Amino acid sequence: MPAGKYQLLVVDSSNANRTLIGECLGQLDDADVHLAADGGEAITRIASIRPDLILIDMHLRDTDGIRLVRQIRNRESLGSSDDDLTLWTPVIFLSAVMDDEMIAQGIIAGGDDFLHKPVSEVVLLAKVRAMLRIVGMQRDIHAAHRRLRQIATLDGLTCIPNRRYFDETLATEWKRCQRAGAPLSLVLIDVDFFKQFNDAYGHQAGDQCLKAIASALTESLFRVEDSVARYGGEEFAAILPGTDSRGAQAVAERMRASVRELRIPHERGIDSLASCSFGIASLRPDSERSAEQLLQAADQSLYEAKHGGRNRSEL
Ligand code: GH3
Ligand code: MG
Ligand code: MG
Ligand code: MG
Repeated sequence: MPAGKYQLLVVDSSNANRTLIGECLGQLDDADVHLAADGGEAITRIASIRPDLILIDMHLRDTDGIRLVRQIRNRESLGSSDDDLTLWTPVIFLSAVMDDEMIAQGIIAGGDDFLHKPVSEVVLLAKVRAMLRIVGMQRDIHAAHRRLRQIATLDGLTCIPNRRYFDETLATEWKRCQRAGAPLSLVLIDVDFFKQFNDAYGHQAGDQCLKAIASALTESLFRVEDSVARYGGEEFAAILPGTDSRGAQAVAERMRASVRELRIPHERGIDSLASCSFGIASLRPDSERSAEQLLQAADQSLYEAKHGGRNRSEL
């Protein structure tokens, strides 16, 4: 969500009221005002403008305010996931007649406040400002949450995704590919003779080498759904959803070449340059097998790449 102006939506079936309220809210210079004439139009506008605050007249020509707010809250809960905080959108009801029972029902259904019609401009503006104060805090919390999530899934040294991200993504992609009947490939990557690199050039140079390799591996991936993470130490792992073994071999080969193209001097390395070995595994996820088996297969391939001479990929 862009952290620009607040988006306000006024839902009222009376032209005159809609215009009146819209003009009043137009005085707020940090807000854009949108108008909807009924519940159907409101639902469409909500999807496109993602309002920060909604004002709803109780008596709409195609529905009533309580039903509409239930519909809105229902959709909000459908959009939520563990990854993302659903933004709570405050709803203020407008009504000429108002009794305790209606107020209670409106709040229980998911509304936040009531405004008596005819609407007093000062009260309307005061209530909208109060709600927007909370919306502003909500935006800050949301941004902090996203930032924390990012930190929690990034490797501190190389700034690429970390092991936590890898584990979560592998589990998610396993299920996704199983549902889609699509192949899933995994590439395990291990830096060759890295202990000797550290011994020869020092641990700090070793860190710089890992950073450069992480960038080269990342830049070798072209599809948005592909990812490479630091698996641990001098090991990396790439997840390639929807990619079969041939595709994965091509990607591994591209990654291998890109590490070599860094031309990092390594006196004990192959042709005196740093390199990596790549272990590939591919399968179509099903209920008989697990992501653990895919990892084991990739690990076995990596072992073969090491024993086959390093600076190579094996399937
Ligand atoms: P091989 O070709 O068989 O993989 O040999 P290797 O020397 O790379 O393998 P080994 O597992 O013996 O050594 C891995 C080395 O990676 C040892 C460890 O100190 C180093 N290493 C792991 N993480 C880091 C790191 O974050 N920074 C640095 N500089 N070195 C690291
Ligand atoms: Mg290793
Ligand atoms: Mg090793
Ligand atoms: Mg190694």
